[in-house]
Amino acid sequence: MTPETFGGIGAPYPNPLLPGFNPDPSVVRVDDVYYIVTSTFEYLPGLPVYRSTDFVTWEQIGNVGTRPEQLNLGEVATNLGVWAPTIRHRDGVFHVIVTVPSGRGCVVFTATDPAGPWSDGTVIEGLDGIDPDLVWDDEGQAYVTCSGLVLSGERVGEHLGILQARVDLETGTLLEEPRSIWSGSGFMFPEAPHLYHRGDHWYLMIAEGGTERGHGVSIARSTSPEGPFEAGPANPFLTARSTIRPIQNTGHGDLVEGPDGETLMVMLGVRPGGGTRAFSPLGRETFVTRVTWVDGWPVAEPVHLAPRSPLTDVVTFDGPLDNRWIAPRRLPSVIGTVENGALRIEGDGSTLDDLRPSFVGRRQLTFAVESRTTVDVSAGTGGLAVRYDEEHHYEIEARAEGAGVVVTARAKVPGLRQEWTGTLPAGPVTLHLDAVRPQPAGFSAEMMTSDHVVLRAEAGGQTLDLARVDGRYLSAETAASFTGRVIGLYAVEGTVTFTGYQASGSES
Ligand code: 6LW
Repeated sequence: MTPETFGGIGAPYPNPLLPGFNPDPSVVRVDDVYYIVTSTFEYLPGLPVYRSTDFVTWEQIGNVGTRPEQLNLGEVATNLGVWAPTIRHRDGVFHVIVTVPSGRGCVVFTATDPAGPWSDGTVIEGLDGIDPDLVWDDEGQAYVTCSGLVLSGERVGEHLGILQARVDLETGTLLEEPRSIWSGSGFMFPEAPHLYHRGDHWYLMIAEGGTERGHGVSIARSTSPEGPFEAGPANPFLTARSTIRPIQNTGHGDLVEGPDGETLMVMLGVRPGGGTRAFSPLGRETFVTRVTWVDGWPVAEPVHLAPRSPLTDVVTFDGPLDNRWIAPRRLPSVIGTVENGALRIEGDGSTLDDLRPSFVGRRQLTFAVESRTTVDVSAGTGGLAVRYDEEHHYEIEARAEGAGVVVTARAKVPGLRQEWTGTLPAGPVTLHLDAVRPQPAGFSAEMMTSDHVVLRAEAGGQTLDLARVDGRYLSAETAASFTGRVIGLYAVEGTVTFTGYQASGSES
């Protein structure tokens, strides 16, 4: 493994480390194996668990939330659901602590095998906050540290700084009133705390500045996990704020000892495109950088871009849906049935404008992607879509009518809904949804329009080029959902049968 491997100067690890919708990463090392979990909000299954032995190649081995009752999402509003987990390991047991705002609150899940199954979860009662961290002191006493955020009542939305309490993990009972331990270095929204015992000190690392362009990571330390904490000399010690670096919004980090004994920080960030670096179609992704220690304080290297080789994802539907399929508020296995090399989705009248569409999808992992599927719509209406949330989605949909198939391309963003329609001969139709990145030559207005979604269909030797729409509306900045793009298959009504799904990605 050399820095050249992924093309970044001084970047031995790929960046993004976990491409696509993978925010709020938390990492743990157990023996020589690494595990990362990320947030999933309204999607099920929740909380993917990724595994690596070299920090370069990551495989998703499972999800923490595989049973809907663990997370109790119901019809949770977009942007709520499963937020910011922390993964830790003690005495052979993995722990994931997470907040489900408007759902179960703060919950701790455990497993002896991180691939699952994970426990039903123990609710930590009385903790008003998000982004919980879990740590044990030298005597084995567990501490929960979180970002105080009032989640209900008259003071809803108020930020209370970083709170901490000792906790009995067996019962979920707090052993004391949460105490305020730090309010950060003065930027808004001190959140995402993690506590680490290193040498003589307990380090409290937090995010500040909000999850957009002002995001950063700050540090304080104490000789006790309870404080008092002394702020580091150069906070935030990691931020892309006020820079034109290709990776922006970097923050919400977690530290771990890397394969070469170095300290690594995983964090979230976005990759904005466009001449003004304005729009991030893939949402918040997981990145990594190196941290060195100077006079007992962490110093972070800038986060370098080092994308992987293009990815091709081919699904043949010859077995159950794998753990990379996700669906809003319902399990993919409830929505789609795999049978005879095809995926069958029954529509229930819900559309992509609804909270629970009959849609199953996979994260868009690269800027450019060509995705396609072949549909049989002789018994229903459905298609191929890219979804940011129920307010932001583009799709290509087919339905049988008379002696042919009517194909509709649709763009839906707040205040706008536009459709383009054509007809193809009866029989199977291949639907295409491509994200493309025009590379403008020189300085031009086109530099802003850095991302398009192209919707087209083919059947019986005929092609319908229906629409080419601006992709910027389906981005972290515009949709403002905490998630990212998910490309997938859906039915509106009747039964739609999909043969094969393929997504070929590249970074340009
Ligand atoms: C998360 C908070 C944040 O709880 O966004 O980037 C929230 N940071 O720490 C949702 O991901």
